[in-house]
Amino acid sequence: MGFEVVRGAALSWGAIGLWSSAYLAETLGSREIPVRVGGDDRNLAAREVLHGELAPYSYVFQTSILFGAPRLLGDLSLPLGAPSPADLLEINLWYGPSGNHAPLHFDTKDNYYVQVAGEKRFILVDPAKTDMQLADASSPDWRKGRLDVGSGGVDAAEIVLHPGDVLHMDPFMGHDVTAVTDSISVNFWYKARLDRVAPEMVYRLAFWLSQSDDPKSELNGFILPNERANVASFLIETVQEYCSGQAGKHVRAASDDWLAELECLLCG
Ligand SMILES: O=C(O)CCC(=O)C(=O)O
Repeated sequence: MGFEVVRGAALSWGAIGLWSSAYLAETLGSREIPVRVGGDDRNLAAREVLHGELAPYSYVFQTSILFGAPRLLGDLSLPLGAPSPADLLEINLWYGPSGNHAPLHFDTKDNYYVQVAGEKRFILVDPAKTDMQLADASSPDWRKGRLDVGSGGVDAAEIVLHPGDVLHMDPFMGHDVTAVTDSISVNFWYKARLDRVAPEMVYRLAFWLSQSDDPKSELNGFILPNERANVASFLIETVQEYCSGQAGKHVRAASDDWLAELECLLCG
């Protein structure tokens, strides 16, 4: 698990120097995009959000470019060193005014984050090494940390991205993100290599899958290097092995019903 910053790796992309809130408003027009205003999530017309009165307050988060705004694709490339395009799950747009804050959380995907305009600060925490104070694995907030990343003594890395910089975060890497200035970014989510995920996080993932309506399709977001290896079997075996070696606080015994149920749902 880890992260890597490649400074200026995307400087030659068409989006750099071209994208602004006005350009995005023109290009996306009346298309509805997800916007967080205060604590309230809404879908609003891009032009209204990016051009209008809402602009100073709104956080455009995780707007699909790949499926929702393909006209923007021509201004982008695939990040250098990224996995095969066959494993690409999503390309998202993030726009936020200065001070905009996404609190500490992790995602289950391989993330290539590209800064297009303005500056963004990432505080990176590895949940396999540092107690992010995660909610119980059964909580809907299982990916959110409660650790105060601003307090001293936290084992965290701080990175400020400038236009053209690319940050690669492994799946399950904790991140707390703040716009230092008005900021536009794009991120590429790829399928996660399950064999690279720490066993405790595989355990948490398995528990979450056991609560999910469609665990089989959720598991499509994960891969193994060896095509013959079965992702579902690997997941179950990793959790069994992890549980057998633990009497720890987060861990339920491997004999618990949920693991058997999950095994039926995934492998059956
Ligand atoms: O840029 C942001 O505000 C948040 C980005 C994020 O959470 C992500 O890329 O997973």
